[in-house]
Amino acid sequence: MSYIKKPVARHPSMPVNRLGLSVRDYEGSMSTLCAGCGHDSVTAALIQAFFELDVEPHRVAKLSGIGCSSKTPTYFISEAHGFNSVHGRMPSIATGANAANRDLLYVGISGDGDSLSIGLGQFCHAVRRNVNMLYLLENNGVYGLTKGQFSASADVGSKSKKGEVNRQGPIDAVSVALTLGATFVARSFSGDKEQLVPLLMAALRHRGFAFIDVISPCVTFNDHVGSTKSYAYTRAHMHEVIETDFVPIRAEIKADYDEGTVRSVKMHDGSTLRLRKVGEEYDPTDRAAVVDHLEALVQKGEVPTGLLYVSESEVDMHEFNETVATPLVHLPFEDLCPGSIGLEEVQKEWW
Ligand SMILES: Cc1ncc(C[n+]2csc(CCOP(=O)(O)OP(=O)(O)O)c2C)c(N)n1
Ligand code: SF4
Ligand SMILES: [Mg+2]
Repeated sequence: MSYIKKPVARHPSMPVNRLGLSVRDYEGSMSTLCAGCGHDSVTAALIQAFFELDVEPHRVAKLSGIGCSSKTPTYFISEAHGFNSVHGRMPSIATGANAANRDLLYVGISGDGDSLSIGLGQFCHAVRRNVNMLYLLENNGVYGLTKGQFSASADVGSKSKKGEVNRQGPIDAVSVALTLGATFVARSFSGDKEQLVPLLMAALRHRGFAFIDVISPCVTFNDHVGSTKSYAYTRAHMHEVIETDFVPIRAEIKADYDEGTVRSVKMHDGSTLRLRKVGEEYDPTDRAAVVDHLEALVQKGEVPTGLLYVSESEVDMHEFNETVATPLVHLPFEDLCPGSIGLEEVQKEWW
């Protein structure tokens, strides 16, 4: 993949986090995406989230498939591990890497084409296995990289740049994730950093599969009048069902909300999610109610955003499969490798 190295320019008075790192240390190469592409705003939000969480860059593993969206990992945390895989195949790479080493923080970045067309089966199984990762879908309703064909998330009636009208019903990634039992489901907008950053922080701290569908407009092929994934349409139809504030384990909870309207959810690592209802009855821990509520909003032509569903109580892939806690790379190879005789014996069991 082509990339341009970013010159290091760090003002001495730049704020630093607990590790003594500034946001600059969480940046990657210079973006080669179109100016104004939503995906670059998602990159900026990711950089902010990692910086605020004091994450050590070498503890992050960035994974992606193919598409403009799948180039995102190149543009943040140069010092992290990374694997730019094949179109639609990021989930199996993420699952395998996670099985081999549970000590890294896995971030999978995908597009609506990558996840909902060629990679739909892979996406479904990563949800179902509750792979411990942040799965970010940069959703623009088109195949940006291959010049703007409708994708499987394009809405009925949405118009292409050339005026063609999409007639096929969309696959709603949020509904799919909820139906398959995802334990953290959110939707946000690349143009709303205030909402996106705390969601990313919470998702990175969630134990299990954390899915965020981010509407991320393609300025080159899908940002015109008639498109339902444009900046203007998304701003006009965004409907925040719940405001989310992520409070890391060490920070104190500031009481800046009216009590009674706020609900706290404790996360596995001891961090807290502060959820504030926005003018309606909404319980993000009741899966069936969430599905009904979202469907009603979608029927009204609205785009529900925020932390839509969360469950901190379900087992993740490691617990379910009773995997070994130590990363495989740290296990003593000589003691554990069965050798060719051992392997033959195992194989005989399956003959
Ligand atoms: C096996 C295979 N089939 C098709 C392609 C062509 N292709 C590359 S990216 C892409 C779609 C990308 O769309 P999306 O995932 O939505 O990403 P975006 O560019 O919109 O961010 C397609 C069809 C490919 N690279 N590999
Ligand atoms: S073609 Fe669209 S999705 Fe790709 S970089 Fe340009 S604006 Fe972004
Ligand atoms: Mg796309």
